[in-house]
Amino acid sequence: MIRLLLSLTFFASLSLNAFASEAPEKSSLSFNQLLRSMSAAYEAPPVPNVEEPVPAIEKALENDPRFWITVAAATKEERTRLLELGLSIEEVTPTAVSGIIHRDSLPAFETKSVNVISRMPLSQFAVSAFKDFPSQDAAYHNYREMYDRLKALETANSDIVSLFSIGKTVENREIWTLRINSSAKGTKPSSKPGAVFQGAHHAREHLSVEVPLLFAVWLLENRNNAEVKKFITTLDIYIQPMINPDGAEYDISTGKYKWWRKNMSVNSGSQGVDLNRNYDSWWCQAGASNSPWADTYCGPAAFSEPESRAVRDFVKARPNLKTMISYHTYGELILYPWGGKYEDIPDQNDLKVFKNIAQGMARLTGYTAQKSSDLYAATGDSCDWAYAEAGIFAFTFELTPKGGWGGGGTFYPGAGVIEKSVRDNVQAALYLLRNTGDPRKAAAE
Ligand code: 0X9
Ligand code: ZN
Repeated sequence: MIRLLLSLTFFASLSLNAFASEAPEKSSLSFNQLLRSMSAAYEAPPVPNVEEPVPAIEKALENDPRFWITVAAATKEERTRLLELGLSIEEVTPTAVSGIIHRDSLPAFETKSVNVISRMPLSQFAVSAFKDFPSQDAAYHNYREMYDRLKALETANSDIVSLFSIGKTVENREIWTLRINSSAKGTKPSSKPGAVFQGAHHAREHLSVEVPLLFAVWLLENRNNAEVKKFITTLDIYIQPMINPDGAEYDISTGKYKWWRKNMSVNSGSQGVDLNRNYDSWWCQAGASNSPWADTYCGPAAFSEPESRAVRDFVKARPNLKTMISYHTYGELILYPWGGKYEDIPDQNDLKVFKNIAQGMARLTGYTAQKSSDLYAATGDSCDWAYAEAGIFAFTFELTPKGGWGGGGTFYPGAGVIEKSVRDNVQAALYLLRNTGDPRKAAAE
């Protein structure tokens, strides 16, 4: 994350303190303590899901004449000029800066033809910056909390863990990847068989972040267990809990869920591309929409989106990858290709591998294993692409709840489902790792 704090303003110090007070304590909990604390939060009396004002901040910045703006700036000279025009620069990315500007300085911006990407009153920005999951779901990790936890895992296990970004999102967030490998760090290639666990292609599917993230916590806490030790020394394991952090943050940005699915690309008149329709697997044919406003919008072209491109480039750079799970919600299903057409994959041996591994993971979770397109055909999905392009045995998990008529299924099942989902899915993920060394052996089962 490129976040340079170039001046200490009231707001910047306030926001950093807010992060600092929470992160270290939460990040040092053990797997069991963490899961218990997450359930305990759920057992607290439920708070109605209403927009919660942040009165102190609102009051402090009431009638404040300043704005939070994001401005295009790609060089240090451009950034210097913006300071001279009265902007206090708080955040820097390769192409833009964000910061605070007094409204009386804004006319000068217009005359000097500065490219303003977005602007809002500081009071509005401050309130949205402090919004988070509704309080009854505070146990779920937002982007910052996910990063803090991944960072803590790296710090505590620096001999075998590295944390790196596979690329930036539309809104310039990093797509974080935790790697576990006893002999290769960072992006250094490995010839060990690789496994990838991905969450949150879809913004509102927040449980799909918790499952891979807490699997990482579990694995590292149990790193001295004989089987885990074997995985760490013989495999190349990647955990990417939030493929779509822009969407996930947007979904909780008002303190009330927005039921958002897509990324945050700006279309003409609407926003977002469905990242699980944007891969180059019969792109935008069945089960995807050409309409930019649709939830299943496939984008203007295959791999038009920085998030799916980041996954593509990550996969293509690593021919050692053998297995993958992309977590979604909901339905309690374990899906294997094809998803884009109704036919079976042509290789009968691989089909057996998919079926047997899916069945093994289904036994451990109580989920149902089936061909993806038996649910519905949808082209452009990540798992079809990973198998077709790279021969990876890639599974889509639809986590809890089960849903169905009267089943009360939603994307927001509450923090109470985290513990069982995580525990069951730790077992399924271990099953996948057992099959990662040589997945095709599973054909014989
Ligand atoms: O539609 C999707 O992308 C996935 N379901 S979700 O409710 N999480 O959106 C399912 C993807 C499974 N793949 C195919 N059926 N192609
Ligand atoms: Zn999904």
